[in-house]
Amino acid sequence: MKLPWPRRRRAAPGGGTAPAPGERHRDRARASLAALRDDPAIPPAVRQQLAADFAEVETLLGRLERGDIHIAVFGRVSVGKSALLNALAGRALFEVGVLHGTTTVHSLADWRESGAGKVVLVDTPGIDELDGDARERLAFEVAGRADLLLFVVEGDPVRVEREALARLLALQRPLLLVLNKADRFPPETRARLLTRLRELAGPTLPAENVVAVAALPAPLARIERDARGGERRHAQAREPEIAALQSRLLEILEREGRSLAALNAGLFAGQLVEQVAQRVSALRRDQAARVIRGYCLAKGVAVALNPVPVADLVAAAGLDIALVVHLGRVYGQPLSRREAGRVIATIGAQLAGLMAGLWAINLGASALKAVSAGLSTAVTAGAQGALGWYATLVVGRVVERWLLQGRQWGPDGPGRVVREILDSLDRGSVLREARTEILARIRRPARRG
Ligand SMILES: Nc1nc2c(ncn2[C@@H]2O[C@H](COP(=O)(O)OP(=O)(O)OP(=O)(O)O)[C@@H](O)[C@H]2O)c(=O)[nH]1
Ligand SMILES: [Mg+2]
Repeated sequence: MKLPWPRRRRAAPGGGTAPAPGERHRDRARASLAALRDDPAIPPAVRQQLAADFAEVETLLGRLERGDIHIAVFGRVSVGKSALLNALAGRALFEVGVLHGTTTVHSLADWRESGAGKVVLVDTPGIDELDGDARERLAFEVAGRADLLLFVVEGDPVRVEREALARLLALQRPLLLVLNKADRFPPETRARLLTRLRELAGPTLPAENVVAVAALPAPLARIERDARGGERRHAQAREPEIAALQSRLLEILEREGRSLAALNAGLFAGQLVEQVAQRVSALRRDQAARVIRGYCLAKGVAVALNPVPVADLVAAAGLDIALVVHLGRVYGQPLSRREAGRVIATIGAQLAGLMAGLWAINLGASALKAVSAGLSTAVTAGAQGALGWYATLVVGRVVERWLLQGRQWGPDGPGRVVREILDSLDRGSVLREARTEILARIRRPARRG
């Protein structure tokens, strides 16, 4: 049966042609994909991590331009997925086999072409393959990018099928639930199974989207008698019974036309935007953690080595301001030194009570450092430097939170943020780690001095 490709274009009341809903969808999807592709704010590292997805953006843009529609098939092994696609296409495009796991990679084949684009059929491996984690992932990746899904079962669905169906329905793509091998059931069993499938799919799936077919009915066994009265058995192949699926598919394609591809490209773009945002923030958090650690070490060592108390504090404040400026760059929010100084002053005021004790020790120890010498200096200096490290860590984390909140302290003000950061840190272990790191750096210079 040759299926016509649906075409439509609406005449606007004023005489000109208004864009059909499909075209509006397509324009929107194209715009969001192009924006993703060209966004200069996406760091190269994230582009690299998501290289496959960005390649997919290009593919989807091409598909949208041509108006191509991808129909992908899913289901357990051997339910007849490949056979169903062959029946739709009217030719043997995909391998069909009695062995479980005939189809092992997803593959595409053009079904038909027209001026409006082409329909591409996508075959996938069974969702329940042994060793099948990767294959299952593959199936769902393919599903995420297809325009229309055919979920094939061969009877009352088992648990993996019910779970997979729920996941696919959640993708919000147009879906048809297909009961294959219907030739094996008498009419009343067929009807009962269809009712059961409609119940399982729930109200989000229209009843007409649940259909029964026989993609490759078992051949009929025929007995022929020859002229001499002898019996000869032979198998007579039967035509596929897929009319119900074909007509529903046509209805959907006709009604939605090219908007199907646009709608789904739009959904894909949305998912990718979310993924990019997550990767960017993970990358920034990593970078910020490295930057903060670098400053902690610099401050710790500076405080430990510098014998002049006032210079300790000056060096410390200078480093803190540099840290804030640096973190601003990491989070894509450049700050001047003056602004950074104001942030440090705000945090300093909040920390004052707590840090007063720490700085008192700091000053005392600085004075001590000037008069003592040798390894004992290193030990005192290590403890003192560790406090510098700890203070810088607190400042770094507080500034990070402030930047992530869009340079706002939030409704409860900076005091709350500082308290939360202090509570989140295990001071004992931070100080121990800091001391070890600082002593490792200053032991040699200390011995030389
Ligand atoms: N009776 C009957 N058997 C069918 C029908 N469709 C497919 N089969 C048989 O089911 C078996 C599996 O068919 P495939 O199309 O290879 O199934 P698949 O889902 O692609 O299987 P995998 O690629 O292994 O996951 C084959 O032996 C087919 O002959 C049908 O409508 N009726
Ligand atoms: Mg197959």
